[in-house]
Amino acid sequence: MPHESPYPPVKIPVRPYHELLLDSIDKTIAEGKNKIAFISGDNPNYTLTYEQLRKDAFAVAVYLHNIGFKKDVAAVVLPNVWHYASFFIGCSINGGAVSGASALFTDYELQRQFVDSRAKVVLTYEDFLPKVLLAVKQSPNIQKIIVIPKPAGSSLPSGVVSWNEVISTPVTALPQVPIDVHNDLLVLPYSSGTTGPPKGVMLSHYNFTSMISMYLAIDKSHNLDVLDPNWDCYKEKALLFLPFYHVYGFGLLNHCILKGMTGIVMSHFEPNNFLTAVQNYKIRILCLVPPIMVFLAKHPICAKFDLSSIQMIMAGAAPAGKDLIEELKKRYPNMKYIQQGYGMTECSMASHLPDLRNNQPYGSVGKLASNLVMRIVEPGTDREQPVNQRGEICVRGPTVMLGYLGRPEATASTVIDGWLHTGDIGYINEDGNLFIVDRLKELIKVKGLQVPPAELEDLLLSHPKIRDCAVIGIPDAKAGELPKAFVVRADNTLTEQEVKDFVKPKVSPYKQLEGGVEFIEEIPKSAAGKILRRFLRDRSSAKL
Ligand code: 4UU
Repeated sequence: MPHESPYPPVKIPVRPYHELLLDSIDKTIAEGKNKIAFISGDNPNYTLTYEQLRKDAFAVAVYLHNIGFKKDVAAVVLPNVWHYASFFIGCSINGGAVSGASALFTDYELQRQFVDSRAKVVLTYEDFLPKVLLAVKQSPNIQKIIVIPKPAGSSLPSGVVSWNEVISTPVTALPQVPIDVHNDLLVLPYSSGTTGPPKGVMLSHYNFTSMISMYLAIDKSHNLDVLDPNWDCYKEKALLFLPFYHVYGFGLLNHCILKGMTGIVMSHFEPNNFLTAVQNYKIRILCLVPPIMVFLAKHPICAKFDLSSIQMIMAGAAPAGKDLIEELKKRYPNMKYIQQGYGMTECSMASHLPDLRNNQPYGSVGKLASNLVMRIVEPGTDREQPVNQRGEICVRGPTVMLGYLGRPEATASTVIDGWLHTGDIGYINEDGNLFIVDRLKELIKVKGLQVPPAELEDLLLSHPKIRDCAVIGIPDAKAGELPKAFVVRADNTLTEQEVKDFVKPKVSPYKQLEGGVEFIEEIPKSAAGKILRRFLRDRSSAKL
């Protein structure tokens, strides 16, 4: 029998998601205190009120409508900046979806996402305009690039418009677009899933509304109120440094707006700015990824700041070990809860969340979230595993994606009869707490970010001196994992450095082959030609 969520079921509004956000923004504005929505983490004098957020969102909506943007895709190539929020709402009003890309992406990576997503518009930052322009050359669907802010003293190339011009669009009436909440896309994040290259994950309005409704309900009944029964989110500040292009950071941005909080937007994780913000804003809850836990546990710079306000850490996106949690508890006695959630882009963000009312054991990633059902099956079979026995985690429910854009086969092998096959191996105990123990899929996670081996393998195979290759993740104390390449040479003069130098300009810094390059006679493969990654992983760990 599938496992049901132990959390109370949640009623999911059947409405376009942006309406929920706008209702909440209206409510915050109606409080009449000119509430600040965002403060720049890099410069605290730089702020945006909720009223400005709404005004910008409406102007973006009208601008996009005027240029013929309909139920289309808009790519966003930005570090964390608050413009993300108004742009996203503006797109959604038109029935369009935002597809976020990392600001670290190279033109090679960007072009692949622009083409695959068939994006019509790109929003970017002036520093990235050169690489975006390069990528756009090969992306026939892109009609307009919006750039924040306008590059000083320079005129803009044709097809490029400044953010200031966009938000100056007069708004007399908003576009009236009927939204099919079950089928229209709200966001199109990229994920490699269990195998292959990054793919567009089609998340509908209803998917994301379900996710957010469940997140808010569990927060209220089982998490935040345990920390402080007089909890008033309205007075709290949220640190927004996890990337908005990833479901985790995007979810936190939405949570912040829906709760009428003030978000401290950090363009990226920078230790000094981060620690200063925790100290100055007396942050009580930190949502982060395990490498930042390692930083907090080990880095000497942390001792220079007063971090005693932190009462709770919520980690996700990669495993956080027991030793690390204990180290943190020792260093920060005020931290009452150090917890993990678990999730996946393909189920809109989190499928498991901690239950603080019932003492979450160390190492567990929480309990199945509301409205979801789960099965743990023996890999490759349909046989359900009993409690305490490991198997592949499969989840079903309203947060599971519609599918991968333009890839029916990948969709069919990932979502089977409504069950999302996560490619993760885990088990649950008698109390319904989930423990992740292994990863069946090939995905590598560096600092919580996805590194799809297939993408690197594809690139390596384009090198004339490489006959075959395979990329795996090897454990790393700081980053979690690092990509390592096994290479079969077509020419024995090829060196490790040459391989690394070849990859370097083509992919983002976190995807570099920092786990090393090992030359091998042959890549071990199954009879069906599938790379036997487990064999390579064992070979690699035996060498350490
Ligand atoms: C071991 O990483 C994510 C989503 C993370 C998330 C977000 C909000 C977790 C909790 C939360 O509250 O998505 P993806 O698609 O980038 O990566 C998904 C994969 C999983 O399949 C699993 O392999 O990332 C890994 N993963 C974890 N592994 C995610 N969370 C964990 C975890 N422990 N806690």
